[in-house]
Amino acid sequence: MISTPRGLRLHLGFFGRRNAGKSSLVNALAGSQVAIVSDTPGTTTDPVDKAMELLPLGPVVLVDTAGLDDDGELGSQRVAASRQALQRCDLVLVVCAGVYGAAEQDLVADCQQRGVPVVVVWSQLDRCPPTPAQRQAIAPIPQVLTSALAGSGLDDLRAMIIAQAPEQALAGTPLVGDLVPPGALVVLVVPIDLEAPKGRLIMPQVQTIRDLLDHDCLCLVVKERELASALDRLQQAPDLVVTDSQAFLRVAGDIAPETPLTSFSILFARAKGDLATMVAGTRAIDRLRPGARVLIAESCSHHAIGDDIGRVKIPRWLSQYTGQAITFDHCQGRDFPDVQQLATYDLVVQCGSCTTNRRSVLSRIQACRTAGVPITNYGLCISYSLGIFDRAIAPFALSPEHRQGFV
Ligand SMILES: Nc1nc2c(ncn2[C@@H]2O[C@H](COP(=O)(O)OP(=O)(O)OP(=O)(O)O)[C@@H](O)[C@H]2O)c(=O)[nH]1
Ligand SMILES: [Mg+2]
Repeated sequence: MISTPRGLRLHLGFFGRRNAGKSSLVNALAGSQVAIVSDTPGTTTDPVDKAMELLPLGPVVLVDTAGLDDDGELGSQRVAASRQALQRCDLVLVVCAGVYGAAEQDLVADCQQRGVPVVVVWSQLDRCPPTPAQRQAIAPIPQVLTSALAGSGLDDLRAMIIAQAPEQALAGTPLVGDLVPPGALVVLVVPIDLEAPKGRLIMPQVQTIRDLLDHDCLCLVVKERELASALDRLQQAPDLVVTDSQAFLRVAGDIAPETPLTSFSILFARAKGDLATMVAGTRAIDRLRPGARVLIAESCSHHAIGDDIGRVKIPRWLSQYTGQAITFDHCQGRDFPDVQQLATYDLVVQCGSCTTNRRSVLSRIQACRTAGVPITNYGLCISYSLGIFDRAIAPFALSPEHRQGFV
């Protein structure tokens, strides 16, 4: 897989005093020994950049730095290098092992002046937790409690990173235009059914058309009934077909087996959420047992009518595929269970989220990770239930591990 250029990655800087536990936190988030850890103060000398996928956020660079309180001739050079590393950080994590003093205050003031968001990470909680007074004293600053040694608080840290990351860093990937070369022909299959709003197309369709135009692509929009006749008139097969998930089977039958196919809501799983995590979550469908509880989460509050996709079709297809008696719950709009309630579910199926921003979807994904519940989305769930999942995710540059659902 081609990796994301560093310039497009969110840079997370770990700053603090010597021995605060910066490198230990970097290692814990990276899941590997990226940086040397020791009880000798001043172990990290030069800033260390580690590019990685921090799911569900996506590609990031973790920037580990030398202690801010380093002294002596060499020490002050290290502090200068850390200060210089600060310039490339989109979000600064101020790591404090029970101490928050002038060094931290200076750093936070510097960041605030430049508009860089800051999170105070109280580290080594098992050894030196902050007092309530210490926490109160810096109250407006977002804080998390962690112990790299015990592995605790890391989910809270991920959630905090998502909550505080600058909007621009969460912009995500293009919807569709990067999946095909400029000039490509993309066919969009758009059923006009009872749920279609009068006189217009729905948001995912409009956004996909716009993104294709932005990427200099050709775009042919048809209803599923006219698809075969439209293809007959083309001189060559389309480079990609994007369908409404509900028409997956019919469309798959009408196009050549080698024509790449996906759905609007799978495009949105990537652009608005995190495709790798949701692909892994989809594979949990095979682990649903009798009595399993599935939560269907719809981010907009459209009025359900007829064969509503979330209320009727997904429950029907999932039940048919698994052959299990499943209990379905629904939530709409901004409503979403807390982590404790989430943990009572076996699967969450999130809508394409065309009406919400990426941050809110990432927060939901993170909450599911914390609760240990797999999360998928409408298009992924439907394609899996209908037996065309592998085909539907083939157009995306997922690594073989992510394709198989190992996240
Ligand atoms: N008990 C406990 N010890 C920790 C924890 N995190 C780190 N340590 C220990 O604290 C010491 C310093 O950890 P590092 O991660 O090297 O700290 P650092 O901030 O990178 O230090 P410098 O590179 O010297 O600036 C090591 O002995 C770690 O094993 C923790 O959560 N709990
Ligand atoms: Mg270090």
